[in-house]
Amino acid sequence: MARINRQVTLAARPVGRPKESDFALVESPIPELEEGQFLIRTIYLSVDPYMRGRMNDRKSYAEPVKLGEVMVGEAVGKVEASKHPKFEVGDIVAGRIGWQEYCVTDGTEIRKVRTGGQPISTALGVLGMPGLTAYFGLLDIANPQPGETVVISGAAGAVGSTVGQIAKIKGCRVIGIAGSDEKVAYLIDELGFDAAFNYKTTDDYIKKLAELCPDGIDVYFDNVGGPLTDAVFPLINVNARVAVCGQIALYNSTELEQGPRLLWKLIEKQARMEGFLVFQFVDRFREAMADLAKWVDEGKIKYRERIDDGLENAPKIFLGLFDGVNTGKQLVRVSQE
Ligand code: NAP
Ligand code: FER
Repeated sequence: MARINRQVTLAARPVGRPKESDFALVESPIPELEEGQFLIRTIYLSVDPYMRGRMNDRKSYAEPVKLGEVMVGEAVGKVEASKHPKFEVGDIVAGRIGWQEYCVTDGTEIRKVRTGGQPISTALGVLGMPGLTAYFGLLDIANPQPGETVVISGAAGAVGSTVGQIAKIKGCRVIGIAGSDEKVAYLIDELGFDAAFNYKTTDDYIKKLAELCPDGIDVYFDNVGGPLTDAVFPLINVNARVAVCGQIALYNSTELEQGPRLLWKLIEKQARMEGFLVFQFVDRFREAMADLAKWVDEGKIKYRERIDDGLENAPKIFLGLFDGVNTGKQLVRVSQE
């Protein structure tokens, strides 16, 4: 008898903040392997802010998830059976496995995991897509120079926490913005940020940023958008760089929000604002990964992971990203290593 797979599918297109009922937990038999295929058992599933965009019926850099389809996502898993010449039983692999316990694949978009001495979960975090996003977004888009002031929103998350530490490696003064006092303490005490503040208990963002950035802001790494980003523009310096990485504060908006329209600041300060997608740097992932792995091994980049259990809980765990439940990379443990 065929073994049963459990999958989380998109049940309805969300309006505003997704609800758990926008997802469905379904069961289906695992298909028999054909020649050239192998079977992966999911161990860790990554939940990421970009998945909110894939729930919309709007094509962007990728196709939307169709109603009734398994939710997209990267995961780490173990090869349990193989009729593929290049993947063996026992191999640890990562890639577009989706929100499911098992995946039958021909290996498209699946790679072998090589995290050296680090846990395999890091292939989804500091040594995966979020780490690469931090690396290229900071070093290529923002190009920070020693002594410059770098401000990071979403600073205690997977991308932001890595950005801040790379900026420290590059000799910058680093200011983080995050959503709790614990996160602020983590940034300063454990990750070596020069200062940070809790935006949820701060009324006047401009005043707070001015206090923490007496020399102005040279680089702003934007993970969140919205009112925090509005507060950065009045403080940017001549030749400032704004790297637009994410806008999570807006992902659940149902209408276009009206900001304070401060783009004239870019003229006054001859500043540059540039959006980017990590995938535009795919040709250089190997080089970046070597640097990231070295920095992690040397203890120059520290990381945290929040691991919650159960595929059936994946929707709730995903929604936690919008409440700031996670410090560092948020993962779902689908099965034991
Ligand atoms: P993450 O930061 O680990 O998790 C999301 C965090 O966002 C939460 O922990 C929460 O922390 C914060 N947040 C949620 N709603 C917020 C709001 N309304 N205002 C301010 N902060 C809010 O996620 P990540 O994977 O590292 O991604 C960070 C950002 O980078 C996201 O915007 C994502 O879309 C973007 N990204 C872009 C690319 C790219 O290629 N451009 C690649 C990866 C990620 P608090 O407690 O601080 O609120
Ligand atoms: C992300 C946010 C947005 C992300 C990709 C996008 C890979 C792309 C959006 C688009 O093309 O519309 O976190 O991560």
